[in-house]
Amino acid sequence: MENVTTLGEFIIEKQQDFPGSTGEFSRLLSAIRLASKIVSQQVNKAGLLSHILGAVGSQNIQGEDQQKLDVYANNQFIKALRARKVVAGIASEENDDFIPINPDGQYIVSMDPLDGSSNIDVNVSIGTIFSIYKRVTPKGSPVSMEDFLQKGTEQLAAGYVIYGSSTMLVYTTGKGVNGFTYDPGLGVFILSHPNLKTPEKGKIYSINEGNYQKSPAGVQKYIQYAQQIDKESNRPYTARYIGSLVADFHRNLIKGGVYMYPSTTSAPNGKLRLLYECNPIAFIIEQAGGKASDGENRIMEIEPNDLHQRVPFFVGNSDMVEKLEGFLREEA
Ligand code: AHM
Ligand code: MG
Repeated sequence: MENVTTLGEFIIEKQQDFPGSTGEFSRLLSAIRLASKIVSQQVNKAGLLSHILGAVGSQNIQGEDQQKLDVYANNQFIKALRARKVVAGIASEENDDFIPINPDGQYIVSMDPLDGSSNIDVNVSIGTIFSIYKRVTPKGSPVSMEDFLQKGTEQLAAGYVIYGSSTMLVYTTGKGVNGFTYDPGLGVFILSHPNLKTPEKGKIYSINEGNYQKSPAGVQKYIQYAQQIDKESNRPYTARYIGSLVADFHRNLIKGGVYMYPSTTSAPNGKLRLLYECNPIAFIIEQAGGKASDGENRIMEIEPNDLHQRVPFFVGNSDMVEKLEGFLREEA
């Protein structure tokens, strides 16, 4: 294969952009790459696992306990990150508290190891989301809550893995967004989407419309706007909603659109989590030329106060997010 760049090569190439770099950050990204491959392989066998090799909670033919896939993914990512020794601590959707790793490590990872897990049993795309920070407490001491409660603007890197019709890893270190497609035969991620930018104009809106009556008036108004016929602005938009943030976001990033998870009367802060769902996705969309907002504020500027904090989330093409913010302001 000519002119093919693997993720491994890309990481090393980019390390040279940081003179004096110790390679620790590259080791951290390599850990994520490794865990993604392991999880991808297991995700591809998900149907077999539950129906043929034994249901969750039972033992498989090797006598090993079957784990739920989200628990499995969590364990794999923690194991890979722990092995590289550069990580000081991890926060995960799967764990109530943060996990201290190596007091001498300088990096903090927040992650949702398997998002959209209600889609596993029905063979629909799911994903992993991650966000990387530098710790704020001194190296050599155990991590504390303040290391995790940093604003999104402090992220060093963020990304996601989509386990879809193919597996892709998409990430940013603040210098644009790059996407890598996994070749399971070769066992490598290959740079397939260099310098990803979201199209200037979007035409997709993605929201759980079953929550219409429970959504703020501004969001209802935006949905009506999206459905109006207006040739000039390319409306009506197309509605697409998978119920798997990574997949919904990834499609909109490539094709252009807006994803919405507003506050609802039953979930006043929305559903999605600031630290390991919204902030990493926000970093990526901004790097790809779009915008992420809670309806009023830039997502990455929200001061976090809890590991599992939820926020309303609107992300996509800048003009679509701004239009929506306008409706929310008018109807407030
Ligand atoms: P999870 O972290 O429990 O998997 O939930 C997050 C998921 C997102 O992937 C998705 O966008 C959203 O929940 C869908 O929620 P709903 O079913 O309410 O539309
Ligand atoms: Mg999740």
